[in-house]
Amino acid sequence: MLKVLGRANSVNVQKVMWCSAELGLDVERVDIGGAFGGNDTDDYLAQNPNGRIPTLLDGDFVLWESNAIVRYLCEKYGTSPWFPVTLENRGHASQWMDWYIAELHPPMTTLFWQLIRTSPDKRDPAAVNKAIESCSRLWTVLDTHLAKHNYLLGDDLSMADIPVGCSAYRWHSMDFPRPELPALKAWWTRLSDRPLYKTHVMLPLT
Ligand SMILES: N[C@@H](CCC(=O)N[C@@H](CS)C(=O)NCC(=O)O)C(=O)O
Repeated sequence: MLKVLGRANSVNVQKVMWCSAELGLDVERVDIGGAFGGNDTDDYLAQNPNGRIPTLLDGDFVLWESNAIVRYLCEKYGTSPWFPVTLENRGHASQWMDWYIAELHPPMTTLFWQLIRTSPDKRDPAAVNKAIESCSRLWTVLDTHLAKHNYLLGDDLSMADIPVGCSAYRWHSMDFPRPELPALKAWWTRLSDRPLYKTHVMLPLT
């Protein structure tokens, strides 16, 4: 059985849990990180020297970095369309997954920490506004793409949708003025209709 080390309310753990569930994999998840701690022990650091979550254990094989884990699971256990068949589609899947981690994740993290993990009196309005501006610009890039496609690679849900899909729940659930992005909203609504997305991603924001 696969083991995932990481608390359920981490967006990076959610990518792995939602992906595994969609692939029909049997996974044991262990609460580590945040209030649970356990990610600074010698044992944990021997598996993941960053002290971050998630970490995947597949038998003796250990893997960290959530997007790498999603790619590995889809390639090893998934079939098309989760793991795209053509090199071109795989290239585009990597493009959106890397775009998320490099471009969108940093301002989304600022927004999340400011609006969810910081009390109103301690928030930094300039940081909030800057993050909203960056996120709005980036989600608009995706909205423009989704105006012509049901999912990131076209007609079918694939590994490309997993990282941005998890982040889209946060974008639509936090309380702040959002720009109207109808294609993005329609795509996110399609994800929200999936029972496994509800179970693994649509959890209380804490
Ligand atoms: N690039 C890493 C980032 C991992 C990361 O920053 N995880 C956060 C949770 S989302 C973490 O470990 N935080 C420390 C903690 O939860 O104690 C990945 O995608 O796996």
